[in-house]
Amino acid sequence: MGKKESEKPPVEGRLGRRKFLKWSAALGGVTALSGTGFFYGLRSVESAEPFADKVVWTSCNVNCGSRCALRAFVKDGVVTRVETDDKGEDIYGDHQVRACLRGRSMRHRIYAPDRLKYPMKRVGKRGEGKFERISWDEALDGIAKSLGDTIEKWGNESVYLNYGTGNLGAVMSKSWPTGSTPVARLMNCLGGYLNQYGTYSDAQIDMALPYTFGKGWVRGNLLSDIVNSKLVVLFGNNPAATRMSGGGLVHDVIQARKKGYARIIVVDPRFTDTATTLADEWIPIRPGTDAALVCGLAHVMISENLVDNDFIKRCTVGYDEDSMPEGVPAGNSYKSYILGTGKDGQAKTPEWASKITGIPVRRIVQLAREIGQAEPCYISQGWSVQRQANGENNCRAISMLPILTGNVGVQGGNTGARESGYGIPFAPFPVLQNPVKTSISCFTWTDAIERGTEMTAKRDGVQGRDRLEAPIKFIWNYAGNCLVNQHSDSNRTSEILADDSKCETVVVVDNFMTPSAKFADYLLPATSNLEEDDFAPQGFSSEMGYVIFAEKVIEPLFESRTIFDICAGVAKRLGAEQKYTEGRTRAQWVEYVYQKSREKLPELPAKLEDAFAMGLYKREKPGLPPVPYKEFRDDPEGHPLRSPSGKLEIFSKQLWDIAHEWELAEGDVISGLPEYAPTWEGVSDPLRKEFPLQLIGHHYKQRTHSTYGNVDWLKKVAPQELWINPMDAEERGIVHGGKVKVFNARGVVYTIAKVTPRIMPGVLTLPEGAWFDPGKDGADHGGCVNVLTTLRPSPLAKGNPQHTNLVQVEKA
Ligand SMILES: Nc1nc2c(c(=O)[nH]1)N[C@H]1C(S)=C(S)[C@@H](COP(=O)(O)OP(=O)(O)OC[C@H]3O[C@@H](n4cnc5c(=O)[nH]c(N)nc54)[C@H](O)[C@@H]3O)O[C@H]1N2
Ligand SMILES: Nc1nc2c(c(=O)[nH]1)N[C@H]1C(S)=C(S)[C@@H](COP(=O)(O)OP(=O)(O)OC[C@H]3O[C@@H](n4cnc5c(=O)[nH]c(N)nc54)[C@H](O)[C@@H]3O)O[C@H]1N2
Ligand code: SF4
Ligand SMILES: [Mo]
Repeated sequence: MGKKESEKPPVEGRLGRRKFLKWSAALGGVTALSGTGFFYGLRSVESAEPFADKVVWTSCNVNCGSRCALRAFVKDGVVTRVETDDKGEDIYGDHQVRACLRGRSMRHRIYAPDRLKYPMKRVGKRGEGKFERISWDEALDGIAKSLGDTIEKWGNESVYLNYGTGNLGAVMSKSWPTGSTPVARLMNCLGGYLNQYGTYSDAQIDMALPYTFGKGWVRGNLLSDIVNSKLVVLFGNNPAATRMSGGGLVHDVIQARKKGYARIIVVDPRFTDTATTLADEWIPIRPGTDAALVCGLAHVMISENLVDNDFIKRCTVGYDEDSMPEGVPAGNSYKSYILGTGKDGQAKTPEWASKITGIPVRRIVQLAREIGQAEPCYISQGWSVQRQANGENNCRAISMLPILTGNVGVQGGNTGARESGYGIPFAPFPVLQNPVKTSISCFTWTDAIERGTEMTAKRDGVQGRDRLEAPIKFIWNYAGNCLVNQHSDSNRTSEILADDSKCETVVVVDNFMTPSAKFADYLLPATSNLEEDDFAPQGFSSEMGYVIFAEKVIEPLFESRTIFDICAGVAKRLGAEQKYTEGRTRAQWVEYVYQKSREKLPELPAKLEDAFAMGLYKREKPGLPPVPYKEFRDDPEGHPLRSPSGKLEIFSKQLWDIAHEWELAEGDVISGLPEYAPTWEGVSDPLRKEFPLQLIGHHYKQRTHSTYGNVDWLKKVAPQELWINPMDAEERGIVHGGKVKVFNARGVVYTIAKVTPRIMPGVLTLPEGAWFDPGKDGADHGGCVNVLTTLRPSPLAKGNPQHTNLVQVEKA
């Protein structure tokens, strides 16, 4: 391999570490110093020799929306320290891709005591967590036999690849989208598998917003574009915690904040890290009520003539009675709905909105004026707003604000969607085609185990068929904790999985004994990404694209294997080895993918080893931030949208038809307009008499979902806690740091209270991703929010409504 950094000539000279630190600090080079290493701002490699034989570039590949470079110090085959990108001048556009607190604790993750060491087979009841050690041959023989038998008896549609984003940042060992993984390639060699659509991240917006903007992913202006905005309103968008990388979006906001003049308002039930550090104002809102707020704002905008009538006339349908699609009775336009002249006769006044959202009337009126007068105004939403039982309407509603004010298709404006990113292309690991076309929403797999063949297109959102042909009988769970931890209703899900007459085989491939791993029949130890060669292209980033060349840092720990080799082993046993490998080893595929990428990026070094030595390739985004939908805005007839009318569909006739054709459960709302839909377990559900508090579960800096959840350091810095407002706490005798019991009909969770005015009264949040730890008492002692979430899917996308929950809490 190429020259390691430690072999390169010293730049600062060979000073000792302490001396070097002192020297560098004197020059202002040290930004932070800790007992275990030093952080960014310090060119430390050349002083590394006492600690390491070599320093190797690697990456953090988890699903946090960012992607960071790590530099692993290795001594005698052991990682002794982990640092991050400290190269170059760190000029914006060529800035350092610095890791957050999680990536920097990678050493504690890969060497965690619960690391899986060898293949294991279940003994006892599924889910009990009892296993016996077996050899790789026994494991692969057993899996191949079960897989072959399942396909023969139930068909390929009974095999499911469960959602798993633990290694989504990789290329060779990619774990998500499930259809682009080595497991998908294996199954495609064997006749295929049941597909999934949607994501746990954004199922509802992904499905619903294109009914307004036309087919395909609805783009947003880059966050770097807020440098051109006058006002920024972030609905439940929290880049300071959800896009934490130095190469990620929080950095773009910080940069834009330095150069621009935009006022930033955060609308969120929580006073988030973004609100505390990057915003000018926090407007607390009750979960699931953003659509009601938008209605109240629209009422003011229409009444006070703050609407961009020219834009609306040229670019939209459904705003007033004159622009309605055919076949819809009178009184169904947006204006009729807002002004109360439509079917419900209710004017959506600020007073009406205030009662639902909890936001004072005068603040709603003022916000409408601010948005209506700011030119341009950047409105965006995170994905919590749509990860709700009424999420499809909430997300479409927020996009009404830029539509009403003509902020779509302008520099410094936005579509109301979450921001887009910029990136450079990198070749994928090819996975072949899935012959099976049937697909279920990724959230409905527990249903597909229980009542698979009853699931239909119009009731359960089955795609590609009217009805599922077979229940799920075999699950591949690679780099995912969605079996029980990240899916909803952990107790019920555990019951469904525990019945091995239903789903007959569960294969889990992971690094740790996670709550999901305990439900495996075959539990396979995977290499961590530090134990294999791979590539990691950028996550969400505004002004710079990059790729990390992540070279193998250490040999695979214990008996762990790469996912490629595991799948090749199964393929071999089922007569598909040649088709799977095409005669290449994993190392040869790494080379293949690299050379394919050079066709798109010819400036990369000819030799892979030189790329590994280089570690990071970055490219600044040329030009101004692009403006999505500008062509459409300028010339709607010449550049129509991919919607039935070619315009922005404020009223969607397609949704109106679906609402009339689908079989919807009581309380499920699909509507042509982005109406506020009061919902089950929402703010106005009578169930609040029993369970009065709304519960959300924000994405937390301690973990990326459940990954890093077993790291001692991180648990100390950012412990798992239930956020509760002092008013709600006092009423219940709950004190800060005290133990609490959170519960509803689905389960009980014990955790610690964080009593804080940073969460609004009536709302609790228990950050998602803590590890489910059921005790003998039937309660969870790990603080896992999914004990309290429901398996009931959202109406249209059949997505996970994991922020829509009612609970009670008491002192424990
Ligand atoms: N540190 C960290 N970063 C992550 C992740 C992680 O686990 N940890 N996960 C990553 C992944 S896969 C994803 S999909 C994204 C998720 O990104 P999001 O879905 O945007 O993240 P959430 O934390 O669920 O929600 C963002 C904010 O919305 C607020 N909120 C909740 N309900 C409502 C509501 O009804 N209205 C309004 N206005 N606000 C609401 C929450 O309090 C929270 O502050 O994050 C990514 N980034
Ligand atoms: N209540 C609630 N639940 C939620 C959410 C929410 O907002 N609220 N958010 C949802 C969202 S947006 C998402 S994306 C999902 C995410 O859910 P998951 O995709 O399940 O993500 P993780 O919990 O990070 O689990 C990843 C697993 O991969 C393993 N892993 C990590 N690296 C590797 C590797 O290199 N190889 C192998 N084999 N394994 C590896 C980790 O140990 C971990 O067990 O959670 C969803 N769940
Ligand atoms: S968790 Fe995300 S932001 Fe943190 S180091 Fe890893 S990739 Fe970077
Ligand atoms: Mo996600």
